Amino acid sequence: MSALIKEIAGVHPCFALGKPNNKGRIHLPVSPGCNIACKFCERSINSTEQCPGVTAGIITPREALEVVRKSIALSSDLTVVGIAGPGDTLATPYALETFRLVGKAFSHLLKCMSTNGLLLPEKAKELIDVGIDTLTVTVNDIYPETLTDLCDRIVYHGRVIKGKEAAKLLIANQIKGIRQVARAGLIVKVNTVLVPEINGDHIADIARTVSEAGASLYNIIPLIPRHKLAWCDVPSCIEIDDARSRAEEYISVFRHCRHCRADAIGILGGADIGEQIYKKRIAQENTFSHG
Ligand code: CLF
Ligand code: SF4
Repeated sequence: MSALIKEIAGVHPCFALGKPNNKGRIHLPVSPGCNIACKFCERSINSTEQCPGVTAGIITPREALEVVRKSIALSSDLTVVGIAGPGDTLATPYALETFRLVGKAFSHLLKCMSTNGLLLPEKAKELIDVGIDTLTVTVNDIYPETLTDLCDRIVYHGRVIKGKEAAKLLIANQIKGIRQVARAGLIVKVNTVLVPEINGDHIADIARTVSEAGASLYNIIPLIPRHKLAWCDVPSCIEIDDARSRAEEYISVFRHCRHCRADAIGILGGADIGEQIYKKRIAQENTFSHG
């Protein structure tokens, strides 16, 4: 393990190995749209659910600056500013624009971004230039035959692509993108949504492939059965443990994931101070679904 990864593990809550490090993250929900359609994903604007893709509202890059300022005034344990949706961070320009602003004003915070990776190869340079420190790419399968059961379609350069063609392109771009940014020195984590009925037997292969491409850390997120995968079971503790053990043969595994909302703020597992910061947005009535 490199010295840099060890250092990051001590200060970034989602890169902690072994025990949690009790550091916190500020999520800025600036990315509304998505360019793929995961079958389990139902993005929503509400203030109650605890899961990715959910936020009480969307903010602008300029509003994000104020959110960071208020957050660090409330908690000194926040070390990371992250953008994880509620859509994909590369599908719209707002995430990178926000990081440009936040990076200048709060240079002591690590910049962390999460993406589905479809546009990673073409955005890699921009991302490196903006100074992203840690990147998470969600890779749910490396086999197109089964990825089609997890992802309905992609929208790539204005074209809607479905089926195996879409799955092949998504996987190829994810792996190529991981390779590019890892080579440039970014620390890469890969998330996989574990759906035992679909990708349960592929975890070791995914872990090996992304590790070879340059990822340093792997995180298994158990499925929240909803939308078109409402028929699936919630993965059991044994299934999750077993998947983590298989992955660990190839890559270090993160074990403290909290299924964060896109507007969560605070220490993992602690109080979500995002409720105080974003409260004026909670009154907004709005819903939006994945596109
Ligand atoms: Fe946010 Fe994700 Fe960065 Fe962490 S969350 S963008 S890496 S700062 Fe962390 Fe939350 Fe799990 Fe994500 S606990 S859902 S892994
Ligand atoms: Fe939802 Fe998938 Fe898009 Fe993430 S990448 S916002 S899970 S459709």
